Amino acid sequence: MSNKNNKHLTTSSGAPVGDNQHSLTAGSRGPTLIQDVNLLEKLAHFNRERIPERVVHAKGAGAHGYFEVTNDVSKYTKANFLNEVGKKTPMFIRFSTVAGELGSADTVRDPRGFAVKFYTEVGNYDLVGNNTPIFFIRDAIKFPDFIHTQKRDPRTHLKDPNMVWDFWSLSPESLHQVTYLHGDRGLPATLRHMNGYGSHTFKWVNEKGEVFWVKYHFISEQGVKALDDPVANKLAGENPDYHTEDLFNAIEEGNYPAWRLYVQIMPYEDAKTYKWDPFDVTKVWSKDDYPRIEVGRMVLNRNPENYFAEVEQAAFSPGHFVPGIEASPDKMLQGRLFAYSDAHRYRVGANHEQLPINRPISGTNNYQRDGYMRADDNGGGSVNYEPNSYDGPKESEEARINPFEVTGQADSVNYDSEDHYTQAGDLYRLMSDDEKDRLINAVVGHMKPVKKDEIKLRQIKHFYKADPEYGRRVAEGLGLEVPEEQEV
Ligand code: HDD
Repeated sequence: MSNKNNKHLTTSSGAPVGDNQHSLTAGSRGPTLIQDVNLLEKLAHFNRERIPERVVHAKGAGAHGYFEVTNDVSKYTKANFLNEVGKKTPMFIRFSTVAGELGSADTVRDPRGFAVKFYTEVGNYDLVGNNTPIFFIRDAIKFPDFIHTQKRDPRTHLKDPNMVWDFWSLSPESLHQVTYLHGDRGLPATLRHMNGYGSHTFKWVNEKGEVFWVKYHFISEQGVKALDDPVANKLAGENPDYHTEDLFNAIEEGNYPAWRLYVQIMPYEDAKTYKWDPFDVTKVWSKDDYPRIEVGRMVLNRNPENYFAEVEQAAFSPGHFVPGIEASPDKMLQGRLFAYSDAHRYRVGANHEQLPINRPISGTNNYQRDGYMRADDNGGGSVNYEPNSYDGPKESEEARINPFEVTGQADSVNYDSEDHYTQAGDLYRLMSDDEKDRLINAVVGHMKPVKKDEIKLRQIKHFYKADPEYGRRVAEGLGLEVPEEQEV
């Protein structure tokens, strides 16, 4: 009668169930008896099947795989999983759209989440990035407002281009990412045909305690491909799970998608003088200044067995570092260090790290105890405080943070540079004529329903400053004049 062999139906307390097709009733017509504990348990558990969806990045698809080091980068970082060519580390990835709800269509114009969890020998390292190297804003304090504009209008409960373009036009630091988003990269053909980026600048520390600034680029071996708007719109109606299905099928068929991981490395001192603030997440570093260095290869070779257990309960955090990798002062990253684990405590629970998908293969050893849904032995009878005289777990010298200097006055201030135009313009000028056409179409199509001309004109000025042709073409598409002061 063991329930391990899966032959016998049981209640959640393990007792065998006698009848799972008919409620227990008084006579054949009922009423139903409250004594039917199997029925009560079944209905009650069903009512609790949903956990809150992620407030952003709700719709996603995940896969397991491995990461293999292909190039020795140990002179830049002591991170254990990168310390030997050929070393393989198991990993899990979750791809997602940002703004839509859990059941929303895959083929919408939106950045794509690219969240990677490396199960290293010294704890989980999470790289929670997007398929774009930059972001719309550069200070976490603006994130809830920004996301409100991407979600639904409080009254109509509709997506509303008014609030989107109002916010963007009043937050010109978004221009670079807005250009990225409305170009081909905003509508990937599949999840396999896009690159991934760590987005922020991170700190790498080597064995000697030397420090480097680093940016991560995952380059797709499948190539980068986009969908046309009309095809994407059609797919959104016919198969809203198109990307999810494509990823699952590719892996199921043994057609394993792979990415090469590269880094850009900036010497510590360069950050003081580089032409762009290297901690401003709305900017990229030129590849001429900091060429890409190969690190390894990520291969996705196993589908999840259970979507809820592995994908829905996956909990990534930009604060999950391992020795050799640390935070940078990027203000967005700093806010994210708090936000993610806080989201998981609310969404999944205080003990979310104990779930199989989140559990480090290296094990955990600390003095945290108790809490809802503690699923392990809770430390058994071992000592639960420190310092102690009972051989409890000890700190590791090599895990100490690399000390760094901080200077300046505490204040709420902006980044130094208000140049939001050069890099956005460079991106525009890099695009082929065809892609420029598609970009202008996408921007014009998205801006057309905006009711206030004031918002449209304010945004056109930004496009114009990035590149006069860009501004003029959007203005023409909207049937508006380029504001006079921009006609240099
Ligand atoms: Fe975020 C989820 C990526 C800024 C707050 N974010 C989330 C996911 C990705 C990103 C890929 C989904 C993870 C998964 O698959 O489970 N987010 C980014 C990037 C950002 C960024 C690349 C900027 C460069 N995010 C950002 C900021 C905040 C958040 C500034 C808040 C201060 N993000 C969240 C969150 C989410 C999240 C609310 C929703 C649910 C979750 O974390 O697990 O905490």
